[in-house]
Amino acid sequence: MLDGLKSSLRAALKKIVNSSAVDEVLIKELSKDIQRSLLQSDVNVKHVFQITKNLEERSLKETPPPGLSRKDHIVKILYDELAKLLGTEDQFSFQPGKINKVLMLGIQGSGKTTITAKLAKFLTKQGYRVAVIGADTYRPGALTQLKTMCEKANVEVYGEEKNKDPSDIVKNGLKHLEVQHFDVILIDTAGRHKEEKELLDEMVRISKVANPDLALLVIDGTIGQQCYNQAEAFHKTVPVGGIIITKLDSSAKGGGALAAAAATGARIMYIGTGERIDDLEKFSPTRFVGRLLGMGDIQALLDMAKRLETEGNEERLKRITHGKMNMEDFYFQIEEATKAGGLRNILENMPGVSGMVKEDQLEQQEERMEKWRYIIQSMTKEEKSDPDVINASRVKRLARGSGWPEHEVKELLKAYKNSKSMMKASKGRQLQGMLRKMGLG
Ligand SMILES: Nc1nc2c(ncn2[C@@H]2O[C@H](COP(=O)(O)OP(=O)(O)OP(=O)(O)O)[C@@H](O)[C@H]2O)c(=O)[nH]1
Ligand SMILES: [Mg+2]
Repeated sequence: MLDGLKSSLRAALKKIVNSSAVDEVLIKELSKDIQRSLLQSDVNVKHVFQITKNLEERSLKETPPPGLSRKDHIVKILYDELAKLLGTEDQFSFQPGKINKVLMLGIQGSGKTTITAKLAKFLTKQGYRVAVIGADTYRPGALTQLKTMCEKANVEVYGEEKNKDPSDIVKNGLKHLEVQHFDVILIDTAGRHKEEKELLDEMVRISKVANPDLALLVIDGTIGQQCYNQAEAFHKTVPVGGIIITKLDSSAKGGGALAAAAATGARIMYIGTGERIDDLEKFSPTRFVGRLLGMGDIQALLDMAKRLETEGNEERLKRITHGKMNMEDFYFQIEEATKAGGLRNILENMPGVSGMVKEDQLEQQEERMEKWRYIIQSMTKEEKSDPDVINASRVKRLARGSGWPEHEVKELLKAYKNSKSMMKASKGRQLQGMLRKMGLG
């Protein structure tokens, strides 16, 4: 995803990394490079200049925090500034005990119907009772498309094939579904209209009938700067509460995502990364920028390093970085990393564990962490502080005690050993090294 932006940003960073000293000339040059790559990726000019201005000022003025080199610090500033533009992470805040009505907005082909089905499945998995209303009376076969996708999620779809009045369908649908105590009702709307104005008028009418708790704007991530005007037009019609960017799996430039967020003041909440129903990801600004810069979630790691320092964990940190970590340290490390956000990134970057995980195995990995938690809890104090004592019969006992098969216990021990020996091999440069490897490798 976002290949052009990625490679040009990385090329710019490489220059910094390969330079012998950081001075004003170099920072200015970096700033120019960044400007060029952002502009080429359709990021709004105003934002581009804001970002690079802050980058220049902060790089020249700020002293790097202890433990960070000047170069690392500049990378971090760039990262900060890009992430800031995208805002913070946002969650749906559905109210319990009532039906939360969500109106899907977006022009033709932006991916509304697909996203509606994806969200229906996603929210169902989170434990919400979800239903969908199909209110697109323009696209031929729209209702069938919606029903086919939602069937995969076992979600009920209300629709009227013959009715040509979308707000009437919404009214009837809400009435029909109301008695079943759903938590969330998603309303898929039309995108196909001869004129934009007609489409917007229709959204106003539907909005009056539905009185939505949230309007989600669905934007095609491949369309670039046009996003800004589109998003603005919708937002003036029905206030947009959240944005979903679709098709970020293709050659999308991504700058449009930034534009849509800027036009509405709403946050990007989810991204669509493919045509299948499971191709939905929670949007994380830090991860998004991390991906762009190709350095994983640097913020998460910086946070982790800071927490390790400030929470009186010097001893632990010392053990970890000296290759003397015990089982509790190992688990602590993974858990901290998870807390810091971006398990995916951490796992990708953690010695011994990386390589075990492919993107699509993330969920399995999270489940595995749960198992590990139980297994570690079944260990004696001695076993935790010196896992080497865990022989075959202890493995059996741990399996019984935790309720997981023996191979799971062995898997945990293997991951622990790998991580420990790799920490040792790096002679304590690991935490620092991790940052460096990601940012600058
Ligand atoms: N590659 C890719 N294709 C997508 C994604 N989301 C949707 N599509 C495809 O884009 C096309 C349009 O998606 P729809 O969900 O039908 O779009 P829509 O906004 O409902 O379109 P209208 O109902 O005509 O307004 C379909 O062929 C989808 O399969 C995505 O994240 N990645
Ligand atoms: Mg549709």
